[in-house]
Amino acid sequence: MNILFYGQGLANDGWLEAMRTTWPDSDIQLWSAQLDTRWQADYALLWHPPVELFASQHQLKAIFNLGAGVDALLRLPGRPTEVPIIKLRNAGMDPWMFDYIHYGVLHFGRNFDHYRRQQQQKLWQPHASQAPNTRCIGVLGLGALGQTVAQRFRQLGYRVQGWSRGPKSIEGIDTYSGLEHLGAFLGRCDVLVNLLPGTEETCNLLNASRLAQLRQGTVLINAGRGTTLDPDALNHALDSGHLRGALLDVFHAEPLPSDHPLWARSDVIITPHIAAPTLIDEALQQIATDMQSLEQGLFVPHVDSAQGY
Ligand code: OXD
Repeated sequence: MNILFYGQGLANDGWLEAMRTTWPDSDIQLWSAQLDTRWQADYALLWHPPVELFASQHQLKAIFNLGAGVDALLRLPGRPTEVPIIKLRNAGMDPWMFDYIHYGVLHFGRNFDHYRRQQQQKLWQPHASQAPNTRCIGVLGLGALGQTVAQRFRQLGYRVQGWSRGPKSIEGIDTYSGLEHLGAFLGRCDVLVNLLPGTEETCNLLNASRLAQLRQGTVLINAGRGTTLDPDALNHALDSGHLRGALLDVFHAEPLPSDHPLWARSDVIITPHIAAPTLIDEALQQIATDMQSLEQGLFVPHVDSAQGY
């Protein structure tokens, strides 16, 4: 079997070595423009591939996306639309995503934002902390990661609610679905955790009017896709004091342009898209199982390109 790898920003050597261990009998190649065009892959493992890659590969049975979000791959011109795309379904990312979001929940819930500012003024002034059961965490997007995150917060005693495009039922969690119920969902959150995928429908879903539906003092954590949030609307909602603060991992343009006002805000924490890294061993474990199922003609869940996830 021939397997192609390309991972923008990923550690090629580590991936190739682990792939050769996972598939010792396969021919594994790193894509480059110099790769002999007579060499055709059965499967491709890709993260942010260049447009030229697909021009030379004509026998792909499936593409494995080395991340949970498929927006970049779906946008790529020249992608063979008949080849199924399989994305990572958690693959060990969920504890990392949970830790990232939990950090933000604790940062604001235990008033570290206030204490950071007070430290600059050498001010010793305690603030009342909020107990988990008095805070409502709202998870926007109930895919594999969203569901796990919601359940982990529930286990810690938080009140948790979730919103998704279509109806979902998750034990112990109040769920809302459809745009017609988004306002009701937003109005009950103390912390809004956005894990929505980047699709045409979710583009700037969190705009000025939706942010205005949040309660005064809500905290926003965005670890899904940057395109789902209007950054200027967020800046304005923070300026007006309507929102208390934000933890942001993803942006419309990455890196966030250096002149963007969000960089300078003490009520915003910015991280460079690191919330849930792709883990080589766990990812290859999922992919190897999926590949085996495909070879046996069994069903493997794949991306619905019309929905965008
Ligand atoms: C992903 C990401 O999609 O890290 O997995 O952005």
